[in-house]
Amino acid sequence: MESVLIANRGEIAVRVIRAAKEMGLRTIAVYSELDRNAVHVDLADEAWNIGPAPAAESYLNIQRILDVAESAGASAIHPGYGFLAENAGFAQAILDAGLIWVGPPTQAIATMGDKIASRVAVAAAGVAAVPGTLEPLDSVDEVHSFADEYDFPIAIKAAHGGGGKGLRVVYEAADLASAFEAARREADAYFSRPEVYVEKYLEKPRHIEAQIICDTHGNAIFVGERDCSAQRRHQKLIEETPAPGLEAGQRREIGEAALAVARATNYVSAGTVEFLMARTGELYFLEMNTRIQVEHTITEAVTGIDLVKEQLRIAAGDRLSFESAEPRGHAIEFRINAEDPAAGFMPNPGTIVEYREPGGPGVRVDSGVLAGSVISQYYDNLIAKLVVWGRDRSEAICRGRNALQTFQINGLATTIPAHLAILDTDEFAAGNYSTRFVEDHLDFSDLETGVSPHLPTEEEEEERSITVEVGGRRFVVRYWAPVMAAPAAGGQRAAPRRRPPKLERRAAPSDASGMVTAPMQGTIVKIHKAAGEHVKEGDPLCVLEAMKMENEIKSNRDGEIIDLRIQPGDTVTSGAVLMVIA
Ligand code: MV4
Repeated sequence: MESVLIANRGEIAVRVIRAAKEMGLRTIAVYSELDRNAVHVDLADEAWNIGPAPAAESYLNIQRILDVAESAGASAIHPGYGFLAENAGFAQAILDAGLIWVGPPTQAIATMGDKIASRVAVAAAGVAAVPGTLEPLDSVDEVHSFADEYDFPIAIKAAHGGGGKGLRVVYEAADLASAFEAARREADAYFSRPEVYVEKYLEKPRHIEAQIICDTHGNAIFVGERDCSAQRRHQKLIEETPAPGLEAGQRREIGEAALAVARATNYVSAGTVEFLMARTGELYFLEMNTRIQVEHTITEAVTGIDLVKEQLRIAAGDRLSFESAEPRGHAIEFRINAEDPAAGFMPNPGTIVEYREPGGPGVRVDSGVLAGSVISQYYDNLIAKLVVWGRDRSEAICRGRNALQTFQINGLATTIPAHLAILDTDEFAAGNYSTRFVEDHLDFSDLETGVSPHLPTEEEEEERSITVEVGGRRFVVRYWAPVMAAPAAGGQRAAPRRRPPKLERRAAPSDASGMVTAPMQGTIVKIHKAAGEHVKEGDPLCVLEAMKMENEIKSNRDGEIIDLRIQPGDTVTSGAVLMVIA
């Protein structure tokens, strides 16, 4: 293997390029027109344009990527995560082109991408999955009979889904029919596959995942587990390892089950087996991810193993470079996203005006940005991953808090204030939190995210600071003053930090005139209603996709849609009128 093309962008592209360089491989980056000046482009030995900004025309453009691989003479392709990382067709096309695929066998990708097939496969391996059906549901009657046997609550899920899309939790029989239809509709909308299945819904479980890695010489190793329960609407926020409070027996059970799944699927490369742990301690297989994950970093921090280099070694036909993984210390990852926690984690695209990463013992930052980078609505809104390691959990938490407080990102709102708020809760400090913890117990609406993504208007103030010395001691004094005159011609002025206003809660999409407006720039992916239809307050009207997140636009009034101004596929600007409700 002489070279590798990284079919991705952002922090994971930087991550893979670094690993490949350490192995002496020639690195080939690809970029969309929007990423022309991105960090990963500069870092690679060479870089190729693969098309316009929309992912469908660039990072998801299989033929274009293969053409570049041929033109660049790439030996191998690493997909990163997201985009085409779990696309069996992409993997097969790479193999058919005579290139090396840095990932699992296509059969394993296909099996684990079908949640029902994955449950059948793990059952055959003797691993307990969450109690549920092993066939797609043909009718709501089958859901009724499942509920009769397992009682409520139950979860209806998309067979070809993941990440919570198409998931409907049902607590009583009266809601079964509508939930079944909604799950099928959503599965069809997101995955073009309407098949759904049903499971017993575990209340407030912990989300524990097992890292495994397998080479082509029969070596398969459990590298440790990660607790990913600190998430919001299926978006992971904080991950940690080891899982707090997990007993040795439970850890052994997780490792053995994960390796059994690996063997049953003839797995090769890095993979993650996800489990739900009930409050009573039972472990159930949930799903398997056939890719390197965002949070692989914390496993690397406690084991010292470079999982991406291992993936490249395996793809080149070499054996794993280690025979066992004994974790040492404790590691935590904080996902720094361009989202505004005070506005419901609304995506917050914009330009990073100032950027300074924390550092010091046990602090790692994986990012793909610099000051001046644009976080756009076309891709996910991950800015950076802050990874801290400590000899024990309390040292890791202390390091995390200090690193978050010194992580300077100006120009757009980020999840940093939310992470600090989570760290300060008793539940997190005690290491005793479930997947419902963030959503059920935390209200971020009063957080001061305080950064203006735009230059303040004249009548507003701007933050300034002055460094003074009093009695021999240095102080940095922050103060707010009326916005200065425009900078000298050609001068640059960083977007000053405006005094953080008490954030007004974002108005519901409709204003007094009944106009339903777009809360942010994005693309209309689904319209639930037609002109002339009557809606009630809270009815979903349409889905606006921005930065790879779907935002359900709901009505805040009863009325009739008298003017529908959008159609699926429309790109709308923030504030655009989508429809009018009389
Ligand atoms: C579950 C579950 C409880 N019981 N399934 C599915 C998608 C994945 N991201 C999380 N999923 C879950 N599936 C059963 N039978 C709990 C989760 C879950 C979760 C569900 C709703 C909201 C947040 C969650 C966070 C982690 C896990």
